[in-house]
Formats: sequence, structure tokens, C-alpha cells
Amino acid sequence: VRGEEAVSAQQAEKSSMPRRYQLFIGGQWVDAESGKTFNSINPATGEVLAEVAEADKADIDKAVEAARRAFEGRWSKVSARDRGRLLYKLAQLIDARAKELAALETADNGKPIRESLYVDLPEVVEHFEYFAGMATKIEGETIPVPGRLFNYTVREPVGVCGAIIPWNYPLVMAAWKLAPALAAGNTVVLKPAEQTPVTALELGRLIQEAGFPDGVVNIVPGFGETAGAALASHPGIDKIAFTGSTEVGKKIARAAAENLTKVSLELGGKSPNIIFADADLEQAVNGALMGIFFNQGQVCTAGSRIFVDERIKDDFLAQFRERAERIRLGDPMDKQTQMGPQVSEEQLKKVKYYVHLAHEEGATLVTGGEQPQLEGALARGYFFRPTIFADVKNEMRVAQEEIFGPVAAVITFKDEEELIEQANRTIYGLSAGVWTRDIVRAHRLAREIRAGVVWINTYNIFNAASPFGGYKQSGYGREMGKHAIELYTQVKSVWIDLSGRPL
Ligand code: TXE
Repeated sequence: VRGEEAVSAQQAEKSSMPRRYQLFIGGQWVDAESGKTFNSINPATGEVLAEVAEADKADIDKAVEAARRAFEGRWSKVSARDRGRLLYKLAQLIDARAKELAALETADNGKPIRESLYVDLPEVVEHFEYFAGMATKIEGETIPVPGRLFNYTVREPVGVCGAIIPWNYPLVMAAWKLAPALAAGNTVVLKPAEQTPVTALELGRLIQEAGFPDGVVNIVPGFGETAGAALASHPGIDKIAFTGSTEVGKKIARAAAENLTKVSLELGGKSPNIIFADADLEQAVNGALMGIFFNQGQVCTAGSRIFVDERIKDDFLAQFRERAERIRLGDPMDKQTQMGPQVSEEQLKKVKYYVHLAHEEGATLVTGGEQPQLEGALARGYFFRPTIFADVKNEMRVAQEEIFGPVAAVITFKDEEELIEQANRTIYGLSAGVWTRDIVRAHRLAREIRAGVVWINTYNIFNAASPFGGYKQSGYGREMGKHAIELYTQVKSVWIDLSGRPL
């Protein structure tokens, strides 16, 4: 990412006039059929950042039609190499505007600018670059069938893909859905989250500038129950990809079942982050902090259940608390800030509810548990202090339900067998962390934990080349890497009689 200098806070956040956005359908910027709009709020101040056209069923219909026309028309004639070149061009355009996009992401979502600029934007660029290279590597097979027959397979695009994404990583999530879908030759209707539509719409501008044919990508912000539901249940789409809550994931799967639309789901988590007594404690504390406080705890892989060996509990808690209290919380546009506000008032309420519940369930508050006192406009922001609860039991609701906020539940364990049983006792299976110096134990845990990703002596590491997705109710399908291509292609088997004789 270019541009190392400080980001000007004025850039996106401070302009007094809200920005205005229309829907992006068939290569045109248009108002919603209903003429309705909704506001996107800056969660650091509660002020309106943007006024956005609100898509509903009629707009989704138009977007799906546009995507279908593009799929059957111009896009089907674009070679794999040219699809790759378009994706690469898009990556370059994003990279060139990384500072501006990062500032908008921070203004819309609340994440600290140091995260949007140095984590989110580079990941988005990497993603488009990786799948740019993948477009020319989607290959079929030849199958050794008996007789004078020749059998081969072709991997073809699925068709029109719906994508419904959440607010915690608005641009990253858009990239995870768009890049593999486009590399494989599909067209897309993307519905960003209603809390954070701005950067996806900015991405629409860059998609135009890169030269993608009209209708290949359509971007239709709106609410879940209206626009989202209309997209998921649309008979005109061939595939739906969703990232969000497990509850809505089930609704998507049900709606998709009506038309037998293909589905991939990346859902919630309550991931165990496990610290053994032989771990490098300082490193493990870093991992625990990064696991639960990164992005204000609004990460599907958040290490929200911290299992600590009973023997090191006191040491761990002392260090964890001290470091949590030092986290610099405040204006997310400030480069020194390490933690911003929760994304919305609703999410803040949810965090407060679970803090209340943790007290009721008998957990011990170690630090946090309340909103900080901030000055000026930030006093109206949705901030919450890094919060740690000790004496948590795995059966408690705070240890079983996804909070999606900066609330760590610390659970102690005595022996490995009991630990594994507890760590796996959850409806989720997205990720896990293991902190130990014992290599045999590390691999044993990696095998025993039922989750789609296991991090050993590290946490929250992602790469475009490495598959990601959940076990159990954390969803199905694998995004990223070669596996993502499986989600966006279907296999055709072709038979040819080589004998030249009648059957
Ligand atoms: O998520 P939703 P919300 C979890 C997290 C959070 C909770 C609620 O626990 O506290 O979900 O957040 C669209 N048909 N995660 O309510 O509703 C919606 O418009 C079709 C975990 O914001 O799942 C948005 O675009 N679409 C998660 C998207 O679904 C519908 C990230 C996600 O919103 C719909 C976010 C419907 N009926 C929240 N209802 C993760 N796994 O990373 C909503 N949507």
C-alpha cells in the first residue's frame, strides 16, 4: 500500500455534508425504484456519514437481470487471461487509492485507521492479485476410462452469484466474494451490510474504471430482511455466498433450498484460544489480546474463550489485564488509536447485555465492563472498554454465545483431555489458537480441535492462498486459495467415442 504519511482526518470524516451514493446496476448509477434512501452512521460520533439509495426487491430483480445479461453476453467472451488482467488492474486501482479507502472504511465502520490502512487494504489488494493469477489456472482433468472412449472435465462458472456480506470487514468481505467469482467467469450481485455500504460503492467506481463490462458486478446496498432476503430467494441466481450470523445463515440456506441455489456460508464463532503452562507467556498474552480485542472484538474468528492452565492463571490474568488497560481507545482516525467504537448502537447494546449477563452468571470482572469517558463528539460514539471476565465456566451463556465485542471469557483447565472436550463443546467450529512449546502437543491439539483453522503460537493470520471456513454451525464451503474456485465453478464431464463405430 502506498502512502505512509498520516491520513488526514478531514478526508472522509470531517466534511459536514453527508456523502451521497446511488445503486450500481448494469454499469449505471441509479436511484432505488422506490426512491428510498438510508443513512450510514459514523460510529465514532453518531453523525451521518452518507446517504445511500436503499435497494429493495425491485432493484434486486433489476440487478439480477443485468448480471444475467452480462453473464450470457459480453463476459462469457472475455478470456481467462483478460479476466485476470481486469482483476489485476482493479488491484492496482485499489492500491493507488488505499489511503482514501482506508479513511472511508474507518469513518463508516469505526475500526482504527492503522488497521484499515495496514491490514484491511493490503489484504484486499492481495486478494484481487491472487485471484487475478488464478483466472488462467482453472483447469479440467482427463479421466482414464476403459474402452475406446475419451473422457475429460471442464470447470465452468456457476453463473450469476449473489453475495451478502457483513459490516466488520466491509471491503475485505467484498474482495473475498468478488475476486474468486470473477476469476472463474461469474457475474455478481453484491449486497453490502446496511451499517457499512460506503467502501463497496467506492469499489464499484474502481470496477468501472478498471473496465469490467457493464453488469458483471452490481452493488445494491439495503437491509437484510428486504434486499438481502430478495437476493437469497431469487430464482434467477445460481449461487449465494454469505458471511454473517449463524441465525441469518440458516435463513439464507432455507431460502436457497427453495430454488436449490448453491450456497456457501461463513458464519459465527466462539473460538477457543488455549494457553498451556509451557507457553511463552508474553507471546500468549499478545495472542490473547490480538484474539479478542482486534477490530473491537468484531471478528468471526475472535478468540473469545480463553482457556488457561490453572497453574499459570494468576500470572496470565495479571499480564492480560495490565496490557488490556493500556490499549489506546479513542478517535479511530488518529494513527495512535488501537481501538475504536463498536460498529453500531445495536452492537454496543448487545455487548452491554452480555456484560450484564456475565455478572449474573457469576463470572468475575477483571477489567472494563463499561463505556469509557471520551470528550467532544466522541462522547456520542459507541465505544466500549476492553473487558475481561475470569471464573467463567464453559457452560455459561457468555462462553457459548457469540458476543462479537471486546469481551474475553477466561476459563481455566487442569488436564488436556478435559480441555479438548470443553474446547469442542460449542455449536461453532471456525477457528482455534494453541500456545505451547511442546510440538507434539501442538499437533495433537491441531488434530483434536474441530475447527476450520488452527493457529499455533499465533492468531488471526490470513492469506489469500490459504483456505478459510468453518466446521459445524460456523458454516460450509472454503473461501480463499484454490478451494474458493470450487465454490464458483461447476464440473462438466465430456465423453467422446474414439472408435468411430456405431454403438
Ligand atoms: O448480522 P447479520 P448483524 C454476528 C455477530 C453479530 C450478529 C448480528 O454475532 O453480533 O451476527 O449482526 C444481511 N436475509 N456476525 O445483525 O444480520 C445483512 O443485511 C438475507 C458475525 O449485523 O447476519 C448483512 O448484509 N440477508 C459475522 C448480513 O446479512 C440478511 C459478521 C450480515 O448481517 C437477512 C457479522 C435476511 N433475512 C455479524 N438478515 C461473521 N461471521 O463474521 C440480515 N441479512
